[in-house]
Amino acid sequence: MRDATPQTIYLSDYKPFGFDVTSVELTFDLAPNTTRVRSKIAFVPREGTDGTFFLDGKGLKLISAAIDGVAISPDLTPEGLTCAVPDHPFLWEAEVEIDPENNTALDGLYMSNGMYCTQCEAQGFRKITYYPDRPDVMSVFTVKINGTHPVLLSNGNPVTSSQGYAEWHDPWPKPAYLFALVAGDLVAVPGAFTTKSGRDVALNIYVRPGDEGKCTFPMQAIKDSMKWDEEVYGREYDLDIFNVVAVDDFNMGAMENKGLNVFNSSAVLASQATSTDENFVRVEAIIAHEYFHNWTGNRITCRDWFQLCLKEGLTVFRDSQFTSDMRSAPVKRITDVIDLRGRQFAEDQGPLSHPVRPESFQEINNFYTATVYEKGAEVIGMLKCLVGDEAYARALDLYFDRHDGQACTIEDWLQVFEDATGRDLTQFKRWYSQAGTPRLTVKDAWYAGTYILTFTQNLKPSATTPDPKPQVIPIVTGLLAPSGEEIVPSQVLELTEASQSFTFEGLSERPIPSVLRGFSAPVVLESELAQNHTAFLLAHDTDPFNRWESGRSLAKASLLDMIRTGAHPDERYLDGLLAVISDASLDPTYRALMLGLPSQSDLATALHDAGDIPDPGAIWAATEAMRRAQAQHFKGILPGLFADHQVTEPYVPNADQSGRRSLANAALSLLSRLEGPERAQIQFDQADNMTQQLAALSILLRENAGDNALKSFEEQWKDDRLVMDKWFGLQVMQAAPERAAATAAALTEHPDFNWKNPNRFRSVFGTLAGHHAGFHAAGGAGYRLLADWLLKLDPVNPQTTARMSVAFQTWRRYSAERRDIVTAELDRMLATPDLSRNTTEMLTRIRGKE
Ligand code: B3K
Ligand code: ZN
Repeated sequence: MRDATPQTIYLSDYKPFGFDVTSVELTFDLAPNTTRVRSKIAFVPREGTDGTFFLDGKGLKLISAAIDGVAISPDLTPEGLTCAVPDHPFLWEAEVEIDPENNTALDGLYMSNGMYCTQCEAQGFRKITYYPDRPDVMSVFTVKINGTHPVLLSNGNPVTSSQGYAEWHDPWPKPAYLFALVAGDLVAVPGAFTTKSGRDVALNIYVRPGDEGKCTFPMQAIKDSMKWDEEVYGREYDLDIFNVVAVDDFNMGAMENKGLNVFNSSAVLASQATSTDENFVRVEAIIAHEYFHNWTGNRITCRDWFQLCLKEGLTVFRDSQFTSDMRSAPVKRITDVIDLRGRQFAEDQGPLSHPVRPESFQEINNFYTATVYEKGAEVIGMLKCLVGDEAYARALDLYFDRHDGQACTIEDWLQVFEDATGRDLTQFKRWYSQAGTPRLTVKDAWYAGTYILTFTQNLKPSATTPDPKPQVIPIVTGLLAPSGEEIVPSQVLELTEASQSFTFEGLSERPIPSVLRGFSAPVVLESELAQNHTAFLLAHDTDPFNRWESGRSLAKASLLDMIRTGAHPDERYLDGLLAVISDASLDPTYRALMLGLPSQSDLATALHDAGDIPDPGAIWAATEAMRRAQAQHFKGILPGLFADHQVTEPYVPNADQSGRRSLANAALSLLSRLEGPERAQIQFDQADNMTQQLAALSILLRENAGDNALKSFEEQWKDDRLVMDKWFGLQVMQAAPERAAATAAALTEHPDFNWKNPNRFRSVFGTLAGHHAGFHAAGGAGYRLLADWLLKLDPVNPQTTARMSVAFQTWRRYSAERRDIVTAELDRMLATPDLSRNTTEMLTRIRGKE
């Protein structure tokens, strides 16, 4: 139901809750439509409370309530209840009834394929019982579950269990958003870990019968994460048991509930036959992320939801460190930057731009964004770069010592760094409060042995940041001699002014600078340096990130020329790239990344930035032309690249083998543009793993030779829902732009298109939204189709609808014809009665004012 007046919540209005909660006991009598939840909650009034309290509650049927054993009748509203309370410690008891089976929003207690499961972050607990559902209220929970399923789980350690009953106790005080309950016909795949202080921890991954074979890899990932957090951050696990559950219907990747992590099955199940190498990397990273939350999120949580980046930015930063250690650090950095540019920069450039720590919201679930997560992690990376590794480690130790068991703010976090390092972080804090991506320009000068680099920063004013001030930008820089030798190794230049120069003395010849190495700050770099520097750095830079970045810059410049003027692909870029990809001393994954092109959406952003109106069809055509030019230019080495990187030993999803497969597949893709689909068909027929099977199928579809393969793939995998998600998605992804919307529409007619399942919905519509030329194809079929389906999904699942409406965020960039269609669609959606609060807020922000 649409809220009559959606309320805006402000950070500046924060007030602590008037009561401590010293214990919580919950008893669940599970039934699909009539689950009863009894709560016993011990409250202690704090100084100055006024004799009433408000408890959050949504969609609950109140059966009874009592204070200290005396029945009461609280005042009920759709948002919760208010009642008079004593001025001394008291026991609140309530019984409510809820309907998990009809909870299609997948928020609170719901059912997925006959199992019960919960999602409480951010505000799902209030759909389970009346409670102060805010992260700064932390308490110790005991949970009793009566249910018919063989597996009955909750947070913490098991106390007792018997047929139809289980009791759990979590000794660590936690906010309600970390509560979890699971009940189902599940099987446990067990494991074990001994912590460095000797605590034996039982590990379990709970899955539906039949999925046991997909747990070996995730189990190892849990153990690797536990060990890594001990070794790198000194953090040990703190319960006797760590449970992970795979659920098919889930709004996001996974959830870090204390001791009972719940995962979208796509983010935990993995096997050679059904998962690509990329899937394995993602599973490993998400398992690590959720596990790392145990300290950064659970033991130390957020005071309020404005502080979300305190746990998310830090935990993303930690999981990226983990992946860098487990695999290749340069590859991880490059893939993170590709993702950052694709999602966070796009967000920052449009109507949804907000600071890493927002100052107001209507629906907090709309703020689990790339800015909070990924830019939040970048901000921590910059802090580490500025203070150095050793000081970072000291600050983190102090953070855990000082704030364990607390609900904290960004101020607490920065204070720890100030105390540990003596550094004033007042200016640095602007990274948390100012929205937008700073532009950094660089130029150089040379006078008799002195080299000067001058940087200028510029942040566009925006609605949330009308008067931006200079930020502290760490610019990691090295200097190379024209011979290619590094003459000044990487050092951190700290830009604090709007414009500032840095001088290097005593050089015998004019150097070539390599700036922003490792992408040391999330900025857009606009270089006024000589163009031929880029080709030089592609050949010589010692910083692997910047070497890749140079290739990317040349590709981008060339593509923009091709789009604007119909120019031919830049031979300098193709020659430089040929040298890199032929260099057998380089990591194959890195070489495969080198072959990548800027995304079509990034090209549209660049055109828009330069004042042009991007034409998605022209961007698509230029990208295709560049691919053909690569194929032609590398013709001589492609068969060798393909043949030499075949993996003949048994499949392992490690960095070495996946690197070879990724380079071989990149070569196959280019080769097929020259030779046709035969080799791809052979690979498809012979593949014993999903990485090769899917890459081959994708080439066959692109070459319009995939009909039979598509049928046999469906026949082979029709019973595997995760693989079928790929089957749905790939057809949209590989459709020609003018066919993309029609392909998506046709797939919605398929009997397996279960649109209420978020993974399946995303596989069709997330892919359509990501098909730049297809979604934005002239005529607006993509816009209309997505709008229709978002309207259909909204009453069922507002969170996923709101999330997917982000597809429209870039609409203002495009032609007047497209803008007219999108505004009509946005207005149509906004005029729909009973649109959810989530979707209303997103569409209103995206629509903006004229
Ligand atoms: N903390 C959860 C995300 C919750 C999203 C709520 N809409 C997963 C994670 O970041 O680890
Ligand atoms: Zn997280």
